[in-house]
Amino acid sequence: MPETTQAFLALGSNLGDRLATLQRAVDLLAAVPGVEVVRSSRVYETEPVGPPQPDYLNAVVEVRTSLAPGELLTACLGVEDALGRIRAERWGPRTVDVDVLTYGDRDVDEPDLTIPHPRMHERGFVLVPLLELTADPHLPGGRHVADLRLGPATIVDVRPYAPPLRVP
Ligand code: GSY
Repeated sequence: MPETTQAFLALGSNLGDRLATLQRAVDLLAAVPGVEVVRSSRVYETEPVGPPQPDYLNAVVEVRTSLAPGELLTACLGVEDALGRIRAERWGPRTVDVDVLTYGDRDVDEPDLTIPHPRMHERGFVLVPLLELTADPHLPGGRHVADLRLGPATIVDVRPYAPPLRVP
């Protein structure tokens, strides 16, 4: 069996049938050769960060993968494309977003890929579901959750919405 690495992926959707889209994203990820979806956090409804737009549904999934970081990113972009994502406004609404948050303890700094995700520790919509799955995630700059100033502002407007997404 090839060596595998634990990675965490963030899922978000704020257009169309958001919950069905997140579930479909999990199903498509699980169908990628070299990706095993291990478990999902609960699904949260969250206030948008960025310009005014509909509320998001967000979740985080844990995967084990034999893919390299760049290949995992390509798989995530493939899922976004399969679900009809159109890359328009950078901070604008989207059918689906699939981001690589962490890849083992690796730091990756490539033109199109930075791991750990550089803003993950500032976003309640990432941290709240991620901390359901791991107590001490690999954060940017070697930070630990205990180092973060997690005030009410970080977790406000992150509301439980649905149970964990089904893992095929
Ligand atoms: O970064 C992913 C897309 N996105 C989100 C999101 O997933 N959730 C919330 N609450 N706000 C967001 N703004 C952007 S852009």
